[in-house]
Amino acid sequence: MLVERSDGTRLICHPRGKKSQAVVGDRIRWLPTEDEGTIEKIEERSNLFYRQDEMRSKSFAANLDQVLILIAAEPEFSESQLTRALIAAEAARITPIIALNKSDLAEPFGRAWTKLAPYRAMGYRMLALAIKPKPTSSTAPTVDDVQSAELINLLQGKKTLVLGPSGAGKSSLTNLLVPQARVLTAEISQALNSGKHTTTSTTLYWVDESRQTALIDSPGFQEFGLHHIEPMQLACLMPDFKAHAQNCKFYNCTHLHEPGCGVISEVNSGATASSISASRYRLYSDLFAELSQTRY
Ligand SMILES: Nc1nc2c(ncn2[C@@H]2O[C@H](COP(=O)(O)OP(=O)(O)OP(=O)(O)O)[C@@H](O)[C@H]2O)c(=O)[nH]1
Ligand SMILES: [Mg+2]
Ligand SMILES: [Zn+2]
Repeated sequence: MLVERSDGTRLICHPRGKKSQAVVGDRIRWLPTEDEGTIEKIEERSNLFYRQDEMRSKSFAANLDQVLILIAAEPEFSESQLTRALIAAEAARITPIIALNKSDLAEPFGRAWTKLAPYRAMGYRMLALAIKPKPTSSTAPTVDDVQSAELINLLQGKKTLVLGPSGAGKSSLTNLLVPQARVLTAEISQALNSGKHTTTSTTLYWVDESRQTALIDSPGFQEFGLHHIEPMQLACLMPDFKAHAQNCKFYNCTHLHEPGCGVISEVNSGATASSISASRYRLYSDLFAELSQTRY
């Protein structure tokens, strides 16, 4: 893996043992070998953002200030993946920001924006973006310019992991903000309406010369396991649930079937901003069941 020296130059370093424990964003101690280096020690992390699939753990990055969850009008985003990424961020105590890209694709964008209503209502920072509008689209809404300025503001001075499904525009964003990065991007496959996993490794790019603002581009994910989370922890990591769980009659309420449950009584209880959407409740009960299976 590439290690950056304090002067900004990067060199290849190998882990001491067989397998590398270091992840992007780690601060490490290293020793020079002939023309490369050896990682001696990983400094203590302020946080680690990772997912835990059934069989393996996948670390994205460490020592982050925030996670930008980038989804797009196309390919259509999975609410389950979004919810999982948000839960993982909450569990790691890393602030998530949601950005919906490709606002130039008016119709699917409108649909996706509506689908995101519950996430705006629960207080997540959310931006509409047109990172790379097609030159043919002459009617890019002016709000996009406002929001890309807002995004640049939010990124200022922070280390941000850009996370999201393949084809959402993560590398396009990196290229926009770090032109010299020249990350490969690709058209999404029309047949599958899905990305092609153009980016295959996680890389940190400095946005500014003083190396204060960093963007970490990552490969698109399809699966997002949360096996590191106890089912009883879930409601606390979902802001719309957390708000109502305090009204439950039983302190150990699972919010699945108990009488006097403050969560169940809010599901679809009308269109108030604070109610819990039916889809969020379904995602919660599915996740609860999944995390209650035999643990590995
Ligand atoms: N219409 C439209 N297309 C965009 C926009 N932003 C990016 N794209 C296109 O979306 C496609 C995918 O972009 P990438 O940046 O490669 O996506 P990625 O998220 O890095 O994908 P992976 O590396 O596979 O995870 C490219 O063809 C981009 O040109 C946008 O705002 N509008
Ligand atoms: Mg990419
Ligand atoms: Zn309850």
